[in-house]
Amino acid sequence: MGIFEQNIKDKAIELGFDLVGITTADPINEEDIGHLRQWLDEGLAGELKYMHRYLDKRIDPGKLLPGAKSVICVGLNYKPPEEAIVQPTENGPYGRVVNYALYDDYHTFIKDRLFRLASFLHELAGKENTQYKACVDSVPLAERALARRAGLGFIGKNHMLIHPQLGPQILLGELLTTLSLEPNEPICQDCGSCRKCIDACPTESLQPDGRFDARRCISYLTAEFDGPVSPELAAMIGDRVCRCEECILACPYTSKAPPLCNADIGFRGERKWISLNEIIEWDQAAFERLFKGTTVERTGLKRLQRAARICLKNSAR
Ligand code: B12
Repeated sequence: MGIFEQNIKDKAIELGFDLVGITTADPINEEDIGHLRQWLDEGLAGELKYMHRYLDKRIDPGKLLPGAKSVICVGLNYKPPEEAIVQPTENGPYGRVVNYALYDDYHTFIKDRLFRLASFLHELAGKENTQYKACVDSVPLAERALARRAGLGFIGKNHMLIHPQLGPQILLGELLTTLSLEPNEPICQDCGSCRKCIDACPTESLQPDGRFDARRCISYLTAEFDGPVSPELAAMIGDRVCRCEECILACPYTSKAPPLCNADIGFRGERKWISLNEIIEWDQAAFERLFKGTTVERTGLKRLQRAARICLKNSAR
């Protein structure tokens, strides 16, 4: 790895990322493209209409930023310190919120730091020689496939990018650049015969043949889907009022992983367990008192209250 690339990586770590790797801006490989197309053609994306748009860009970073030569992939550990989670005290029933939603919105946090990394590239390589595009989640880009190619980890049977030490609780971001940088090698690791995530998925969204049926995923049902939820799936939601992470919590790499050490990203442990009756009574102001500036604000109060009514019904079973 050249000095230039090492300086960029050191800067990314200094900015607060836990993982950084470099790959080319070439399209993702044929297997991944085939898998993505099959997933879309089989309707497994459900109502995620945005996943069908800009497919040419999603599979080819060079179309997202014309002239791009390299992609700097970064990862942020979001495993919360157990002791920082506020356990419910009074009598419930309570709804459970997923770990990554306990922080301030990672889109803003990661993007801010990618912009600062881009300024550093400008200093190193001269403004006139570098164009870039900072990307986090809601961009037509195959983040996991690129992160794997950049050596950040392997793709698990839960479809998560898993780092051997930091586990699957990793949020991803990318800086596309017109600079030509020396790429990293992917790591060769996999899940072997383990299938704990598949067995833990409450709705069989994770299928043994490797397919991911997003239409059955509780994260989709509670945070991205506005249609009617079947009584069968509603019962399986349990107390998961804001998304689900059973496929992550069941992963052996999760228990081994250290909690995050980045103190800059806002975290509130009292966001974990929320009284379902309170959520249903909430107005926008009450909702924002706890979730303003988080990914839950993107989900919105209406969807959270719908999920709370489903969870309340489940608690009475
Ligand atoms: C759509 C989407 C969702 C959908 C669908 C999820 C899914 N698995 O497809 C829903 C709403 C359900 C969802 C849920 C979650 N999401 Co989401 N989501 C995305 C988004 C926008 C696109 C993902 C995508 O392309 N899906 C389509 C499938 C086909 O692609 P894929 O799973 O990424 O797999 C690719 C490769 O890994 C490979 N591949 C995977 N499996 C296989 C199998 C074979 C045989 C082959 C050949 C290839 C292959 O090919 C695919 C093509 O690129 C990305 C952001 C982005 N722009 O990439 C975030 C992202 C994947 N989500 C993320 C997170 C954190 C989550 C949740 C944990 C949040 C939560 N707790 O609710 C859950 C986890 C669910 C899960 N187990 O995947 C992170 C994942 C980080 C990581 N460590 O992997 C991302 C990268 C956002 C980010 N910037 O951090 N999400």
